[in-house]
Amino acid sequence: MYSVRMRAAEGGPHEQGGFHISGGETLVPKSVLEETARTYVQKALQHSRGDADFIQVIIEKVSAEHLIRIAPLSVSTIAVQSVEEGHLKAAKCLQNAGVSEKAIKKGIQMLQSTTDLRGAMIVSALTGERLDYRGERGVRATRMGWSKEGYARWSAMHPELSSPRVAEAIVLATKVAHAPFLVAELCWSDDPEYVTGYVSCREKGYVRITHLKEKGDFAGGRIFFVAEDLEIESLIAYLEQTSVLLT
Ligand code: WAQ
Ligand code: MG
Ligand code: MG
Ligand code: MG
Repeated sequence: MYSVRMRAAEGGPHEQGGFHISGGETLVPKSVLEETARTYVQKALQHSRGDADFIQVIIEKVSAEHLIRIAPLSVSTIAVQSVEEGHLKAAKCLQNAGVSEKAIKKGIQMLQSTTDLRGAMIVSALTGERLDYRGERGVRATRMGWSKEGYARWSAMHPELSSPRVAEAIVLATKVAHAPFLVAELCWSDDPEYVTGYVSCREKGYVRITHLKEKGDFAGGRIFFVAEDLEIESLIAYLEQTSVLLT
């Protein structure tokens, strides 16, 4: 298998201050490597966040013996009429997963005020304090993807959800939910036209919430809420290095 990663920015590379446009990562067999790289270049060039002038695609071979196979999280959808209602539902889900009221409030505020984040923020589920010190880069989960049979089965069961965006989000949320020290994840997109987000955790699965921000808003990102006994290096090593294939 090969890990394929893409990141794109406008105004130069991210590390020189460029504005984050798009990113993506997957794990694919050699036979679809070229097609996957091409799809990522197209994704970067046709993005609602802007006109990318820096695009990087990195391809790395991953040895099959270090591959972990996991079943996708179960999926449910909560339809809400407003962002306020959406945030209340998200808060309820996070609370059930073990995130404190204080951390929930801070987390929602963080995502509302973040427009240029490339990875996720690692945040204490107890205090709401950010723990990763990586600024706009955040921590990106990589080396994860669907097995061909796994995706075929999953999309047949969820025909209404078979879009690349949802497929990618399920992969990410499933890998993240199985990370050590992980309590729950909160996500909504930084893409201005996409307002559905989710809360996920191992126990309750992937809970979609139809409005977590207003249309036209460039704010968004991901928060990985973590337990107090966190060993951040081993969490980051799992997120960045362990190869996960959904079955
Ligand atoms: N690792 C960590 N954080 C990431 C990663 C990653 N691999 N990919 C994206 N992020 C963070 C980063 O801060 C992005 O700005 C943010 O998430 C949003 O990414 O209907 O489309 O790809 O079920 O814009 C969820 C709902 C959609 C889908 C999420 O996010 C559904 C989405 P985007
Ligand atoms: Mg920037
Ligand atoms: Mg994405
Ligand atoms: Mg985005």
